[in-house]
Amino acid sequence: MINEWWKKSVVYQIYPISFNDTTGNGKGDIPGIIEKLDYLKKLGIDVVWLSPVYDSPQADNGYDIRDYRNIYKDYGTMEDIERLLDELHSRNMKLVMDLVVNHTSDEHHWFIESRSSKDSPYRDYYIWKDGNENGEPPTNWGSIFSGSAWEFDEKTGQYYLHLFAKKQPDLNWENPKLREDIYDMMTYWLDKGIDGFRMDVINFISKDQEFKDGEVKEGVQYGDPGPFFVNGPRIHEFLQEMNKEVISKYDVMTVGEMPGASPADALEYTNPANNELDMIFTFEHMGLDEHEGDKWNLKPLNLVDLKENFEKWQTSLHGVGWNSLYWNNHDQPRIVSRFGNDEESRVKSAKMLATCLHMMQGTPFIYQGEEIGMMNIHFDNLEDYRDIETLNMYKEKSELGWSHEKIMEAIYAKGRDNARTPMQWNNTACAGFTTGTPWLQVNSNYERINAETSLADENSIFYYYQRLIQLRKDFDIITTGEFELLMRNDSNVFAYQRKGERESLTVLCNFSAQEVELDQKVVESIKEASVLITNEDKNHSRGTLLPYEGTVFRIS
Ligand code: TEU
Repeated sequence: MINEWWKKSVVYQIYPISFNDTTGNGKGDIPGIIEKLDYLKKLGIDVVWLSPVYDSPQADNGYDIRDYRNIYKDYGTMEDIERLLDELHSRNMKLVMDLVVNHTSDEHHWFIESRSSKDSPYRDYYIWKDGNENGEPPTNWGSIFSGSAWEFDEKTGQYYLHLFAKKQPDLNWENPKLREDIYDMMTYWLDKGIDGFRMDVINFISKDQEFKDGEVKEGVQYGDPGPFFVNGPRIHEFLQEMNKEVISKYDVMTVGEMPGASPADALEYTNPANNELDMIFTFEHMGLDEHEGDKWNLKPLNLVDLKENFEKWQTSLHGVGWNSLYWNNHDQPRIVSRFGNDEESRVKSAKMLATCLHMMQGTPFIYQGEEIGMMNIHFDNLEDYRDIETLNMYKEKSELGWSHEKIMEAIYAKGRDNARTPMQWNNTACAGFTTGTPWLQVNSNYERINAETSLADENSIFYYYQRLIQLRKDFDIITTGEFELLMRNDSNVFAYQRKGERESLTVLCNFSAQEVELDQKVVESIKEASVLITNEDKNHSRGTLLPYEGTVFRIS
């Protein structure tokens, strides 16, 4: 018996600004989401994770919240979100909201109060420090969105901490009153009937109180603050408190976004005995095509690294904690352009990548457009990009002497706008996303790649995802089986087994454009097996995999 509903669920992430616009203002909205629920139901989705829809000045598309208890006016109203919740529940689907509590917007009334005076009761809701003896920022810390992580505020003559943009001041979790206010706000939403939270950079909330300088790595201007807040000193205490005060009172799912968390950390966070979270988002597999810690410093993916990374997560958490599974989200480039082939083998490789991920243990997350194989974007002009991280990075890297071409290459490969171009619904103007001018340009391939075309083609990526989702529901072994990596050193094939008491699955994925030979041992093991799912329509010997083939065998 699998008791926890989220262990058998498949989640679909909606990035509201880019999903579906019903007003013609060029931005998606909540009524637009409601319009598409039958589409999600058809795909087989159990849970929708909605990126932030709260009131916000939109410096970071809603990850800068001005009012946690109101809806951003361009997305709709509180009635709209309540209707969305009802419409989901009536279809037997659930709603997980984004919880952004490492920081707020600088326009949140807590921060307005906080910056107004050193004596404000809200002063300690944020992290204020004096400058150093030269009047410079308190530490050498760099912000994740470029520049210093400290901003000087004239009014009171102190600096405030912002790990992200200047408009995203960090909250001070040391303050019990702040924590209480956050728990009240969470309760407010859970009492409306939502089914859980995805918690933004939740392993950043506890800061080392010494505020020491970070190491300055080569080619970088600022010190690395990571060691002073990633999985910080009081993180487990805070999460346990949050669980006790709020989460434990509801039947909900929680997933913590956790850059810098290892499998050992994940085990602590997700071990049910610790009463913290149900699962976390790891970043390790997303960091394998970059040089140590700098996402803009590109390097080609070595498949062996990817396989060993998944193996580590799959085996470490098995039987104790729980994994989330994802290739994509609103911060990552499109997977088919990244680890697949978005030219002649787009459909084939998208299905292979889906096979590889969806046969693992964990809760799969699908990001809007992934199910139709949407691709990265390539704008010639920097002016067409909207993402604050990308724009700040351009400025910083130029100052460090990177050439325009080198920076643009990095943006094409890794920029967050790759994932944020509007959802492609059909082949009418602006892909049916809006009747107005989209906030970010639609990918010019929309006439070819869109949901309507996918729905009309029984061999589409959409229907392949639908089958993978159904298999998870039909075969418990996908949820429970043990993981064993096969063909460890092969640099083209990602092969693994899922083992149960009475049956097993063998998952074979070719990440290359060549036909490849399988190990004799693998060939032996699948001799008597039946094919559970495959993206390959050509008949061929069981000794090989065709380019970008993904096939799952079942042995019972
Ligand atoms: O992202 C956290 C984070 O550190 C990275 O994923 C970040 O997006 C960046 O790519 C690092 O280079 C979360 C949200 O998912 C992201 O959209 C927000 O911008 C960020 O937190 C701040 O709230």
